[in-house]
Amino acid sequence: MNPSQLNSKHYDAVVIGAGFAGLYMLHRLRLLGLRSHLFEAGDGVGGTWYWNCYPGARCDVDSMQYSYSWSPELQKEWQWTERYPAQAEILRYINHVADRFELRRDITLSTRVTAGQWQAEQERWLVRTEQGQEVSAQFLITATGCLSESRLPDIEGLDRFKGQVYHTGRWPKAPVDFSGLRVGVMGTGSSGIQVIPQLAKQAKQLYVFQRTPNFSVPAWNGPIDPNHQKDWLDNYPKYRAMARNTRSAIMYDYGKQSALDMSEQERAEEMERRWQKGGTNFAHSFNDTFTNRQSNELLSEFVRGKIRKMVNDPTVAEDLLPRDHAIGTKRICVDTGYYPTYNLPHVKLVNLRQTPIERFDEGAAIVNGQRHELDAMVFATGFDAVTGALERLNIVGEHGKTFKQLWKAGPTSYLGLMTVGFPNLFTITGPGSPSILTNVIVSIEQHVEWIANCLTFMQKHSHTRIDAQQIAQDRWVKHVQEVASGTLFVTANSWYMGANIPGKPRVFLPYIGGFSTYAAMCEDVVQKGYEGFDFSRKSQALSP
Ligand code: NA7
Repeated sequence: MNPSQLNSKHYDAVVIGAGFAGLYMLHRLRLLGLRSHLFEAGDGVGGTWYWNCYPGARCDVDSMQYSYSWSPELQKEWQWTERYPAQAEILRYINHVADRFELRRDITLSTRVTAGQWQAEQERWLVRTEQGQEVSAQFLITATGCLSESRLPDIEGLDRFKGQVYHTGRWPKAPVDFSGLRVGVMGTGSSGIQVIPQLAKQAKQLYVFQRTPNFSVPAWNGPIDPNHQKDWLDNYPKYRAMARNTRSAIMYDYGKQSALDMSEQERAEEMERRWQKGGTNFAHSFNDTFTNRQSNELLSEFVRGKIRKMVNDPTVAEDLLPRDHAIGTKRICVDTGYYPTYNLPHVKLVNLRQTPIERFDEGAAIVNGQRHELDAMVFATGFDAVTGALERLNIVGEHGKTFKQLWKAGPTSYLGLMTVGFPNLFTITGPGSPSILTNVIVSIEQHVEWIANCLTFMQKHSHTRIDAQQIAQDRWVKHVQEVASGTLFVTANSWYMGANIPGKPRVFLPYIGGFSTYAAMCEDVVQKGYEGFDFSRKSQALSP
């Protein structure tokens, strides 16, 4: 996995990030005959699945759906082993893709892009890396991910703490042994809920510092059903097309009725049936889970009932009941043995709802005056989602401003694909696109294909520059917020709303209008001659 050497200082396109988005983009750029290069901060490909290698890390989308659809051969030859793919298996898959399509020769690993500058005269992006390399590119494409900018909370004394400190989103590559240690873990989102049962297997004592309880549904993970795998392998094109035609870009069993239109018994049976199936699909039990508070509350209360049954100590069970948000408005979690972990004698839930961790000292976390002695602390405290990684890139647009400077009141983008003032810069799964509300690989593919088709159009018409129009962007930003405001999502303090980052503006970050609707809108824009975009031509056209 040696980083490839830069073979030029000038490219047609530079891609940032070697996750699912960046790798496919690089592949498509090559097919267009463009001289392209990809920079990746990690020392391997895989993006999210490279960094999040903590014990228990697993995708919550069905294996057969969580893969690329753009190569029939790749699709046929890869065999998954479990219902939900573990991080290591996804990383093997993505490495296989990098090898199979010989992508590595155009990828420089261990190289973080730290700055970008639009050069108006040349109409090119100047890109700088941490190591001081500089390259220029006509097109700059960010594939930096929605959940890649991990964050540690700002707690007094953490820098003095002498124990080991980890973040789930930056887990070390070498295995960590927690045997015999007193371990603290903060964060009970998807990552926390996955890592906690694993830490409990090793640690001598485990303290879970919980601020907000979450709703979690069993994964019922296990070896993949061979008949299910065969059915998908035989019918991939049909199933992929069906998934693309849905709201979440996932073949879910979407509830067709409101909870309120069912009898109590029908409702109970339906929820139980879905619970026994497990997975995120549970959130779609009713067709109005996300829009009707009463309906949502019925589903929420069903899960609370399950938690009460799984946790022996009623006080601990009570502390684990989510009450501050409607189910699904924070990403629903999927677990293996999470709640019963609290029945183990060496696992203690520390409720931070009233009192946060006051401070750390050399050997303990102090809550409400009480010391919790620790040898290691694991933070599963999430990410500066959707905008964090883009803002960190420090890219200066035509107007002399960075995304961070521009987005003080919330991100601005047209279709989540481009931002005014950043010509020839595309953001794969950018803010205001469905991205992480969907099977993100499908959203990635849709963006990559849209961008590739746009570049083909530009080649054909000898356009050298593309810009989003201000009026189109303004309309889109408004539309994104309007659609979100019709749902319960805006009522939760979630990372979708930027609420997990102190000082981050409260706006809904992805587009919740549904994948199929969004994809149709993007296509419509193309049909109308790239409505909302401006093209122009400089003296020298894009190389063929
Ligand atoms: P999440 O879902 O953002 O969860 C982060 C957790 O960390 C959540 O429980 C937070 O509580 C908690 N947290 C964050 N800061 C603090 C402080 N200062 N004190 C106490 N607790 C804190 O991140 P994940 O990595 O679990 O999952 C991210 C996504 O990855 C997930 O949604 C899937 O899509 C995959 P809070 O709720 O803010 O009170």
